Amino acid sequence: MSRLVIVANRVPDPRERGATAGGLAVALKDALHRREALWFGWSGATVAEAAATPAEHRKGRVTYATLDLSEEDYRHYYLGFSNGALWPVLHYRLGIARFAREDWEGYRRVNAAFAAALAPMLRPDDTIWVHDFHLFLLAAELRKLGCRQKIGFFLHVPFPPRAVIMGMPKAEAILQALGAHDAIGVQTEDDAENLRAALVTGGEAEAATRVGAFAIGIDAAGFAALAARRFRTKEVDQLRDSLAGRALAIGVDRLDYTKGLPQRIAGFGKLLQRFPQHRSRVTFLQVAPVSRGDVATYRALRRELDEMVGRINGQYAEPDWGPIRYITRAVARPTLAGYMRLARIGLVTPLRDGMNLVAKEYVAAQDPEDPGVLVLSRFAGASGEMEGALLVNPLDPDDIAEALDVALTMPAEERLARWKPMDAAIRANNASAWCRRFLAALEGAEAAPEPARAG
Ligand code: ADQ
Repeated sequence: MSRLVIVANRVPDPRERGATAGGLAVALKDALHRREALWFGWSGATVAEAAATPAEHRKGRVTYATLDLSEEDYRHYYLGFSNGALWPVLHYRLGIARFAREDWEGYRRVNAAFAAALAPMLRPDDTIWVHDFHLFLLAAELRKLGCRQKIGFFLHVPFPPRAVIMGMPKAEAILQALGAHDAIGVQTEDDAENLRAALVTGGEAEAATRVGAFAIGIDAAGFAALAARRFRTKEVDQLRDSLAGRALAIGVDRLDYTKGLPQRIAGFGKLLQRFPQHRSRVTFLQVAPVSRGDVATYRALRRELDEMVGRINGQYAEPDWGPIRYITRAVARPTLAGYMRLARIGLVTPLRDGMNLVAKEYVAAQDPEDPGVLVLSRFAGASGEMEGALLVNPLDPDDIAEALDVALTMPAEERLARWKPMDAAIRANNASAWCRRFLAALEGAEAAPEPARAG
């Protein structure tokens, strides 16, 4: 089997063990075990002057090759164009996106530098799989350097309607660069339709035929076993004891404005206001480690949440009960798995989300004899597969409050009947199935586009 080359903004540190590995490392684990692989991307380090050749580490059959970023590239490529412009636009938030020509130039520069560093490492029969919006231009840069290998692209975040994306400066250049791929994967059929329409508008009608939906999965069996194992540990016992028999609702997210956190907390406040019978009967635990703390929008969100949580707790707390427990530190995945199993409700209400793995993890973590209820945003990609969830509009705190009331009073038989098909779905479309489906599409694709398109 040919070598698999993974290119992603971040490369996991092979010296870290599985429990701390990021979502992509978990999703690709199977594929990386089955064949020789090279994983190429940013080291996560920022330095005054970045070297042009990557540092390499080997572990088993996988070579990890990383580049550092200069401070300037970090500012323009990563904070500026990737997080300040692309992230909001792709999540339908054109109005809060920040554009600067220097950011775009930095984005182009880093995509080109990554391609220049990767090209000499490639073998003619490699299969190359590029991940996510940080690297939209990479394949086109590789083609300019004469690379003829199969190159696939997977977008982990949503793709917005054509009018939104076309409102973004440099959208045409990005769409044109996408045309350099042999297969383009997105999470849902809606994303696929949006991307196809944009490609047609951007003059890349032929590339539109290479777009497909590949919903990402989790290692469902592995996560279920982890949650069951972790259920009887000191951390989970402490949480269980502290609840004193009250129901637990849990939210687990990066602290990000796409995750709908203020609306979710307002929804929980509405539950306590409109359904007083639940006061003192339910505790909401929100784990939201700070991410991208050096972007101003994220700092503002943090202040807003601090204030909201304080206000609701002040209003409804009793001497022996606090409604909301809010943790902005990271919590280890195994512990989170145990917490999820303990929670009667998984509250997952992003305003937009490519997929949302937490929704799937919550389902996987449940006790098959006595599962909890998933309250899920209809705007998370996962909503298409999670038939048994209570779907809500995440912008509407009253809708969230009503769903919480339904979940808290739902009979055990209904909880079970809703959970079973969701559990079956995440087990069938697990991480390795996702990987296999995308790679089959890529490796079965027609030959790469002519180099003539590069220029
Ligand atoms: P994210 O936006 O990061 O991913 P998500 O899909 O929920 O969102 O994945 C987050 C992962 O990090 C999950 O595995 C979760 O358990 C873990 N995590 C979150 N909060 C944590 C915490 N407090 N402590 C420890 N771990 C935590 C992007 C897209 C998603 C898409 C994924 C995968 O935005 O829509 O589902 O990629 O394609």
